[in-house]
Amino acid sequence: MSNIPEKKYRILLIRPYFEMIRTELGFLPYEPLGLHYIWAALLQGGHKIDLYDCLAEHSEKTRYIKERDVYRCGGEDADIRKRIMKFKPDIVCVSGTFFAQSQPFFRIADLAKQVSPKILVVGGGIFPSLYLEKALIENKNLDVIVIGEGEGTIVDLINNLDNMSKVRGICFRDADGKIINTGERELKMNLDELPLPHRDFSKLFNYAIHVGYIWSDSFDLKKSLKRFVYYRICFLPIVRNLVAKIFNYLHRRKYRAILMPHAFISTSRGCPNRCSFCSVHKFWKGLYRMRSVESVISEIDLLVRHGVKDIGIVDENFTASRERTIKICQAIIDRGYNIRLTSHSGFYLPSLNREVLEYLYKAGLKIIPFAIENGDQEFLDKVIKKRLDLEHAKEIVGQANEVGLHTAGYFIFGHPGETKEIMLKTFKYAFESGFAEPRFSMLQPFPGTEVYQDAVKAGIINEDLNISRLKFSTDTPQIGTKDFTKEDVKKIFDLAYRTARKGNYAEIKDKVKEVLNW
Ligand code: B12
Ligand code: SF4
Repeated sequence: MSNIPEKKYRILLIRPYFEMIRTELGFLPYEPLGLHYIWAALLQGGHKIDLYDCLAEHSEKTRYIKERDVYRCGGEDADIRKRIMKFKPDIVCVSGTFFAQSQPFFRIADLAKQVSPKILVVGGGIFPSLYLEKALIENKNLDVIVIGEGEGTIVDLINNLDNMSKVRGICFRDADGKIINTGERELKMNLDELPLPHRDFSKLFNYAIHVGYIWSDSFDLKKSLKRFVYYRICFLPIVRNLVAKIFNYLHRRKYRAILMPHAFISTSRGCPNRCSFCSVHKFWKGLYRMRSVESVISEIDLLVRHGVKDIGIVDENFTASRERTIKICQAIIDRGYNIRLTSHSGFYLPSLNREVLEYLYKAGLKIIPFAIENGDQEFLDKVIKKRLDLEHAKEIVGQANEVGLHTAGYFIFGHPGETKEIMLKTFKYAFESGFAEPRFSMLQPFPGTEVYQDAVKAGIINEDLNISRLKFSTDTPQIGTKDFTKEDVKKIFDLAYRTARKGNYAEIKDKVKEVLNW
């Protein structure tokens, strides 16, 4: 029997706009890789498909929303409605990567139904997959949620729209308004069998992330004009290659800059760890799957052929296999690609040694992120459940510095069970272990994580009220316990942040407690 469905649909994939606080704006915009995978999976069905990236296609639009103290970045409601009306989709597929972006995700569902109540709105991605029934209750315009890995399920769903209860791995509202969860779907074990993400290479320049640096401080008229000129003129097809060449040349030694054009790659899915605050292991069902070296390199070849100069690795743990990491790096070096590599997640420490670090550096990695989280070994082992040895981490950080990598260390304050003493240990570890750049955050209990469930059970957070700001930002301490208040978390976070920026740890190291008044 053929896999090709008889009925062909018009399917519009939508990446929502973003709502962010000012300091986060420099992040944007990135390639919507999840939707590029979904697009590739749907192509075989012969449907008419388009992708509307409401963030990147309106890069010049940013507006402050006073009531919520956030910036709305990307298309306005009118732009979105217009685009939906123009394409006339039967199905709108919206991606929800972050809980903190839940409001834009829901808004797309509302706008699609405003255009036509007949449009079927399907949501997918980490946020709805972990929020599940609650998402369908919170937003009546969302019809179906594809849970977890999307490729197999979306194809199955589109082929069985008149009998959704038969499709494993979805949550939907039936004709009587009842919410049905069809249960777990098995994951594809061989990732090499997935089609490569479908990218419109002509749009790669949309993901010119470095512009965030301009964007993030561009709210007066003069700067708005600069932004407009930048996006509208510099990104014209005839000039943008030249702009990219100049930009890349000027930034060739700046490890922080992301070169143009930029694309994402996912070389593995899942993570061997089980950290209490993380959504990822639940999302990928605790499995860790890697693509083969050949498959990864074939995608890198393709990206480089299309002019990509910077590749962002989105794996949770790119380096979990030492052998595979070395082979991938070796292939990049042998081909003389001269690209830059970046990673958004910490690298798996047990697999790192000097040899691997040298390969990573030579292959184009300039910043190496280490997600350490906490400076107390017992707390890490027993509460956070991150398998990581703090002494070994120090050694690796030292080696990475010697190799020439810029070492970034990620730390979190405010985990339930933590005490002020433990927070101070984290502070000390972060500044005394050789990281070129310690980075801090305040714990955000995302729904679907162990820490969220425990905190709700313990009555520390209330699902409906206390974490409402988390729905659009991650800048606020969310948890206070008998051992510390939310203000304590904010205080130590602010001090750590300021100290890292000023680089004045030596001056304050003996007075931290005093400065905090603890
Ligand atoms: C790259 C990345 C970023 C990038 C941006 C990514 C982007 N696309 O815009 C940047 C650097 C901006 C970023 C920022 C943040 N990030 Co981040 N990020 C990631 C990362 C590493 C990769 C995302 C990705 O591309 N994955 C690869 C693709 C292939 O997977 P996918 O998108 O999930 O898609 C698959 C399925 O979900 C599904 N699918 C997806 N969309 C759709 C749509 C439909 C219709 C269907 C059917 C299916 C479907 O199918 C796809 C293929 O199977 C993830 C971790 C991870 N590996 O996923 C964290 C992650 C998403 N980030 C996370 C967080 C917390 C953040 C921040 C909030 C951090 C912070 N404190 O500021 C900020 C967001 C800021 C804000 N206030 O909103 C958390 C999200 C937790 C949560 N529940 O919300 C994650 C899961 C990391 C973690 N360990 O917990 N992030
Ligand atoms: S190591 Fe990173 S991706 Fe893995 S469970 Fe921990 S926080 Fe999540």
